[in-house]
Amino acid sequence: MTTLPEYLKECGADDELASIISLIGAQAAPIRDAFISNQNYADSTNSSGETQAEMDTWSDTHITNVLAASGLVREVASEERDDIVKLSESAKYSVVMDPLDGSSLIKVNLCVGTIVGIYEGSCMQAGKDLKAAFYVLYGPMTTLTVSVGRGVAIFAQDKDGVYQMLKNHVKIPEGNLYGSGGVRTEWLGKHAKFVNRIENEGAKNRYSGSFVADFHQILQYGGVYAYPPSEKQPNGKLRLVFEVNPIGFLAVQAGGAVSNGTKTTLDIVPEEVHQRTIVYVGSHGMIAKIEATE
Ligand code: AFP
Repeated sequence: MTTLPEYLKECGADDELASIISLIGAQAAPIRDAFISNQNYADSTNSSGETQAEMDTWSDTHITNVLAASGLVREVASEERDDIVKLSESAKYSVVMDPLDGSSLIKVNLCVGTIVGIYEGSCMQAGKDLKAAFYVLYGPMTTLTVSVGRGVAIFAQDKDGVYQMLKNHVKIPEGNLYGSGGVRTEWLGKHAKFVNRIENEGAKNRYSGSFVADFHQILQYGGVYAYPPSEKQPNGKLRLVFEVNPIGFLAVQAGGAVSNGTKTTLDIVPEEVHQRTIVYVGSHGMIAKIEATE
């Protein structure tokens, strides 16, 4: 079996890039260990005004401290912090992350994950310029799904903490699952029409409330994850920099697509680190259908 470091080397990732991916991947064990004693909401909100779970702040502090100590990272932009953190000025790469996506599901023991994107230079770049993107899923297995721009591979951590390859050359099939955020009665016309259409064509609803976990099933079974706009949230809920860009990059590397309903989100250069975007991500055919919906 191929290990994560072997795969990264085969893909031509340089030492710094490979080390950052392995270093964050190695935090899965301490993050899992921390779930049991961090079950509640913290007394704080993040920059988007959302109540933070104790695990949000715990994993944010933990990963940021590990990256700071490594000397490998220039900047870190985290969903849980107002501002970009400047670390080692001379380092080549910067990290964007949602340290614990789906954190409201921790106390009900559903699948959550850590989403990471890596840029050369600064954090504030378009998603298409990512040098790597990956996510760690804390499910029945601990898995790491990664792309360094040479397709997508999935690894699972063995009992010794080594990431062993489960699947290489992952391709999103034209499947029939969909998961949509928001409240059905608040969906606007275009999104409602799209969901109607795909349901009539046989699409089946599966939505957990953890973007990273919901995307992982779309990646393997095919379909679409959507967080649409509403009157109250015209740009949807998800954050471009920390969530949509890394996952969108992985989707495209797996032969799928990502869109705001009109065009790819990967071309958007962020103006604000916490900016939100409408998102549709998954099978190519599904994204073509939302873009064709008026
Ligand atoms: P949390 O990390 O605060 O739980 O937010 C999760 C999330 O950003 C994304 O992972 C989910 O798909 C989405 O929000 C769920 O939002 P709704 O509860 O509005 O469906």
